[in-house]
Amino acid sequence: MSDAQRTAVIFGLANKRSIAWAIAQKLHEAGWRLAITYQNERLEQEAKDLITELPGAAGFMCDVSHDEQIARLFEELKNRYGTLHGLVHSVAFAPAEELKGEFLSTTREGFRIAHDISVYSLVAVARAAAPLMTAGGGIVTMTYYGAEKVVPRYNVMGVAKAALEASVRYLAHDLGPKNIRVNAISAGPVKTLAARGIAGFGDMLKSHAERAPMKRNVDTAEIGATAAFLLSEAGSGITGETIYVDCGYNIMGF
Ligand code: NAD
Ligand code: 0WE
Repeated sequence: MSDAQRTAVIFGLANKRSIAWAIAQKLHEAGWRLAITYQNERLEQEAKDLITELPGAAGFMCDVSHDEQIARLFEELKNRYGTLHGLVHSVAFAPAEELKGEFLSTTREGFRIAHDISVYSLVAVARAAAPLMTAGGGIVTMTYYGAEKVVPRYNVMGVAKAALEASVRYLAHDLGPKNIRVNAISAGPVKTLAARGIAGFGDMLKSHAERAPMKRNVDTAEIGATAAFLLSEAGSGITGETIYVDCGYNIMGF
């Protein structure tokens, strides 16, 4: 089947800076029909204004911390589209206090929330999507280098991303026989809503660009293009993988 007839659902659109938006634009360009979700009423207007820019795309509200909202969304997707071929998970959250100070100070509730929203939600949406992926499919999630090396103040999110990357491998094992591939993109730092308000983020961007072999930071369009590649026929032999889109930052030892 050609890309032009395929349908994907994207989670995590907040605004035009969202990685989810860059992925939506690239998938749209590649001819995908898109269902794009946003978290709540607060983000609804901005999300809907963006979604209108992509002919054929539709918007849906879904807070991934609620099982019944996930169930309702996939019921709607089943009725509207029947079959799904792609799923993009671009969602993460930890309480702001957890991204300050020491990892040692992580609270039980902060740990729970970070893992519920940033990790378990992938398992929940993959399970709901699989029965609609009757012709096989692809799932892509977003991760960060703080999963494998210590990035001060990324703290519990680093632990959650490590669990996310492991979840990608276990999901790839479970869904491989159904011809559903599951991969992660490890993106270099990008100034999105999720990065705003993080102390020293500007300095981090600067030092990342200096250390990366390409001497610059990644563009969200490059992340979008990689997601489109992974979900396309060109990615048909890749599953359980974490692909770096970081201008080479992760390969450096010094
Ligand atoms: P963003 O703020 O635009 O996107 C995060 C999204 O998560 C938002 O749309 C938010 O509404 C959504 N979300 C949070 N809690 C939710 C919930 N309970 N239910 C549904 N949605 C919820 O920021 P972004 O940088 O585009 O982040 C997208 C993904 O990329 C995240 O997984 C993030 O960890 C990852 N990432 C970001 C960077 C970066 O530097 N910005 C780098 C690597 C990976
Ligand atoms: O994954 C992320 C950020 C995820 C994130 C951001 C926020 C800010 C607002 C999760 N939860 C929240 N909660 C909030 O209240 N990134 C990869 C970007 C990021 O965040 C950092 C980083 C980098 C890089 C935090 C500290 C240090 C580095």
